[in-house]
Amino acid sequence: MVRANEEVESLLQEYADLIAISGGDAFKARAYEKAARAVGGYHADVSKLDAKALRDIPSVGKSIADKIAEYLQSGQVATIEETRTSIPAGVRELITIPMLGPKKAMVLYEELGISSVDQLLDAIHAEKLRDLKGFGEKTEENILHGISLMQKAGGGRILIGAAMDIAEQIVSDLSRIPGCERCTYAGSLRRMRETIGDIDVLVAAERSAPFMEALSGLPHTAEVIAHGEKKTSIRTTKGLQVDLRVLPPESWGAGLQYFTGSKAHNIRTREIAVRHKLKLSEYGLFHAKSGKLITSDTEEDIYARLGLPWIPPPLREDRGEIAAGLRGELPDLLAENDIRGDLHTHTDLTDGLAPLEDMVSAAAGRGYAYYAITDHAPNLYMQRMTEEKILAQRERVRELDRKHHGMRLLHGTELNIGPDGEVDWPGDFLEGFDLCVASVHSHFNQSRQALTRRLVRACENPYVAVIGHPTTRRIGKRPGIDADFDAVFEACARTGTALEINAHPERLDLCDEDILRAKRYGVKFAVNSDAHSTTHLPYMRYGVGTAQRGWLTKDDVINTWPLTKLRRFLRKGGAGA
Ligand code: DGT
Ligand code: CA
Ligand code: CA
Ligand code: ZN
Repeated sequence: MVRANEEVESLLQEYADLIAISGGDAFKARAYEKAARAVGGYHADVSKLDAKALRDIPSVGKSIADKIAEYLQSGQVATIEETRTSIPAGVRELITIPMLGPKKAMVLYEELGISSVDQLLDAIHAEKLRDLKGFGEKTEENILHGISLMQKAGGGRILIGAAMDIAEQIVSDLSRIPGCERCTYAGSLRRMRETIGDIDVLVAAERSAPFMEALSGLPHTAEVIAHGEKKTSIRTTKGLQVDLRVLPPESWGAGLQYFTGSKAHNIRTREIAVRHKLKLSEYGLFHAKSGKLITSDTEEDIYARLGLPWIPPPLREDRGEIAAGLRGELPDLLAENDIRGDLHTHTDLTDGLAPLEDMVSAAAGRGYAYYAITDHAPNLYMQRMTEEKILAQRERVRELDRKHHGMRLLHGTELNIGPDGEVDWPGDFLEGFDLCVASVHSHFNQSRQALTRRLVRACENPYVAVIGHPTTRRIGKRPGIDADFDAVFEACARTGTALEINAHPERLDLCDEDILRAKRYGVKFAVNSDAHSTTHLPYMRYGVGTAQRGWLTKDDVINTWPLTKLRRFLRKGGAGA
């Protein structure tokens, strides 16, 4: 049972908020916030770490490490307890609104009793703020703007799927230009982050001009922001910025390492260089004193000279990958070609767009060894699913089984988890399926306790093998449900229920940090496309990228397993299917 990381994370975050609200040092508040995130995303259980190991956590210095140790030993931290008693808890949500400082938040609470964003919106619309000292129409406008920014969640960033499409097009166009020795995308896209601020493209070539000109003239390009010899930036017709850098071929490795980032990871690698009396830059690894070049042409070589194995880009987030690399304990990451099949897909029998036959042949075209069809059960609108319809589908599935290069078909369903955790077919009917995925599709605003109970009950259902899109978030559109996911992860581990990593670029659910947390409980995962059309099957890559960011290996992911082993897992140790 590993709740320690999450407990410490929320404690440190709370302290950061308390410091901000009480008008404390902003720098100090930020330091606690960074430490909170670092602990939450850290791969090891903090309660098992000694004082020295605690300080190895990124962004955790001595003073924070001492507080964590105090908390782990006594269950509380004296300084934080003192600060807490001085400020009401409900005010905390308000200060997360951009443009609303801690002081104003305190006034809103004290004068109008406002302690949530919704209450604040109501008060603004009822024009209650105007009578307050220091507030006016302008303040109202600013606050509304701040709330809309906050609700956009990630303002200005675009989903990885959209960015990838453009980046691959640009890379393929530039690769065809004579003189191009190498070309790839770097930055957050290479690290497979779920949203992308801008696309960074790198070219290795002796002459940069032809590439800079080509980029400015591409069909996607709406506006040239900056045009230079080393770097050109454009804005695409969809408003996305693309930075192109042309590197001398001999400094390819150094440039690729530098522009892949993350910034936090690069700071770490440069620190290591300094410790070795070296200097690392986008041009290469040099002797600090003499300035003599040591190596620059491959990333592998640069990492090797720093005493590190090559670190896969999805791990380069300063979440402990450097320490793990130095110890030779980097995970052997899941790869896309480890995936033997997709366990959550739809057809036009419910809300999918393509008929069963098309989905199956597209899946076979991807080289899968097995493939599950999991159309919705009766509670989800659409074609009013019935037992007759799904049984008729099962017949067709059995006929298609092994017809494509021996690919095995699993007949499943995606159940709806109702408000009380019940699902929409009885056990004796579920027994006939090879696989049941169960997901939440409505009633997102139940209490935390009810939502938790609901998901835990679904895990406890002997026929439910996978929880689909566990938080139900839609990136930039809808936040995840507020359940106690540690309790859910624990239930998954206890009952042998896998958690889905839904690969749809708008979902990516679970996200990387939740995966890291769930893995500590010993949970297994299923990376699924949730395809509603043949063109969605390739979304698998984004799910795999997210799994990699969560440090997952092949063993952690049930749809990399051979079919016999997978079937055993799907039966949850029972006699069933
Ligand atoms: P994004 O574009 O916001 O999704 O995230 P990134 O990581 O692609 O960031 P970006 O485009 O600003 O820069 C690309 C990489 O270049 C970044 O991951 C690390 C490197 N880089 C950029 N600026 C700096 C810097 O000031 N210091 C260091 N160490 N690295 C930088
Ligand atoms: Ca970028
Ligand atoms: Ca950039
Ligand atoms: Zn689905």
